[in-house]
Amino acid sequence: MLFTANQHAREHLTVEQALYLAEQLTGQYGTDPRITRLVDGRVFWIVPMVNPDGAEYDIATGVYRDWRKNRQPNTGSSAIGTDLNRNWGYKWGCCGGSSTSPSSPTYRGKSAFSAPETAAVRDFVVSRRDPGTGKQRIKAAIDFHSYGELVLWPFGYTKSTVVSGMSADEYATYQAIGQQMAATNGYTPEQASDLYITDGSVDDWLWGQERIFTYTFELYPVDPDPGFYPPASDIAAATARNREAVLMFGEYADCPYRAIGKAATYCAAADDFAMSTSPASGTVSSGGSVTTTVTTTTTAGNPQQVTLSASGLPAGTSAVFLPPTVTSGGSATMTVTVPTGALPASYAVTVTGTGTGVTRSTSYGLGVDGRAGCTGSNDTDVAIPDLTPVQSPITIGTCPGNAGAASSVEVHVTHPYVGDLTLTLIAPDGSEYVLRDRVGGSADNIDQTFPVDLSGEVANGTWQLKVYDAAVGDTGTLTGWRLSL
Ligand code: 0X9
Ligand code: ZN
Repeated sequence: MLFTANQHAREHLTVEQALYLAEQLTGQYGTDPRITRLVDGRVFWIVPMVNPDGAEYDIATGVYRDWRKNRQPNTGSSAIGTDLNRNWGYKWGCCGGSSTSPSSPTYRGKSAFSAPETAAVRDFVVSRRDPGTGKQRIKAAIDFHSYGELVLWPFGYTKSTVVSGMSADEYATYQAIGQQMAATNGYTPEQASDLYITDGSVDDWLWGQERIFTYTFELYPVDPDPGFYPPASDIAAATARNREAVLMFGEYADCPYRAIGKAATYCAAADDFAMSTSPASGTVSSGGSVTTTVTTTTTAGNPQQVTLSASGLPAGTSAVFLPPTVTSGGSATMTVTVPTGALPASYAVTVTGTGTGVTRSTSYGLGVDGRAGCTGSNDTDVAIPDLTPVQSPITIGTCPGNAGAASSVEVHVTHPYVGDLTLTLIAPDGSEYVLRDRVGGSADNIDQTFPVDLSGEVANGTWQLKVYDAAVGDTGTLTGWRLSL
């Protein structure tokens, strides 16, 4: 994380702000748990005085000179100085947000980075790129100015929010953190260009070029009085006022997208793992058990402790993990025991690993069989036209006696409007059992297991599933069904 201050000579309070932060991060280290955690987890760079010759010139005589720029001579002009915050090389001079005249307080310089100060800070920031990957290691920055009590985010060169170099999620992240910080210090949060358009400012470069999340803070006061020159007695309160905002931003720095709930999308966890099951599916008769191996793999950083659990099981079914907790990289045996009377069906089981940093999951297909010899399936596609019932048969020949009271019919239908559909099971003797009758409205598809008491029916014989689409306008397909008696 980078803090820069005093690009503008007369903004002396910003130096005090930078020194206050240096004092907090060092002096409170080991005492304040929040600061200790932050300093342990981050590298902080503080450039308290980007424009030393300008700052010195402003105070040299004992009477403030209201000086803004650096003190660099301009060839061909007697006017001195470049506005450092118009000299950065992202969209430099693009948009009417700076001056070409050396006598202007917002003179942009003869070229981007023509000022030694901006070139030096640029070189420092570029030096923080990872030498191997080229990836910038600084994640977050604040450039301190005075005055106005504002929290500003990029871009300054345009009034647009989402542009090339600023996606909707990036903008939303800036806005969310900006508003949260402003809520702690009472500043006004807004896009930099809401104040006025600038081009060649440091925040636009740090974000646009280096992808460092950067805010500009305009410090105390709001009013022209005392403006750039508050008395020394104001320093303590004016700088401590930003403690919470800076710490908050520092805590976001590893993954600012957390502020909009999108850490999982944009920030790979430092320590992460993946999970799988092998075999990925299994079948079991009700009253029986089936096992699979759950394997965890460390995919980033260090291994972590992972506690295993399962959901999506049939009612009354237990899943036992041995061991119940693994170190990522290790595996466990999952034993699923299905009670007698469990509804025969296919179950999509989710196996979840709750790690110390992240939670990951994998799926396991659990098939619960009915009684031996008493199940059958038909996976032949049957088109479902409008207003004409269709049937699909399953013949059972090896199931003694009557069907069970806890029989089940698993049905898979693709259809864009399931509210049109009636499903009926027809027993070998012709008696009908309505499984569903035009419910579910405009929902898509049926993938459902229907429990049905068939204890009054002889099991052996040919059973039919009848599908009826009672409305015109859309058709579908019965893709398969399964009967457990
Ligand atoms: O004009 C500036 O450089 C800053 N205001 S100041 O009064 N301290 O001079 C505001 C800069 C805000 N950032 C961008 N507009 N990019
Ligand atoms: Zn300024």
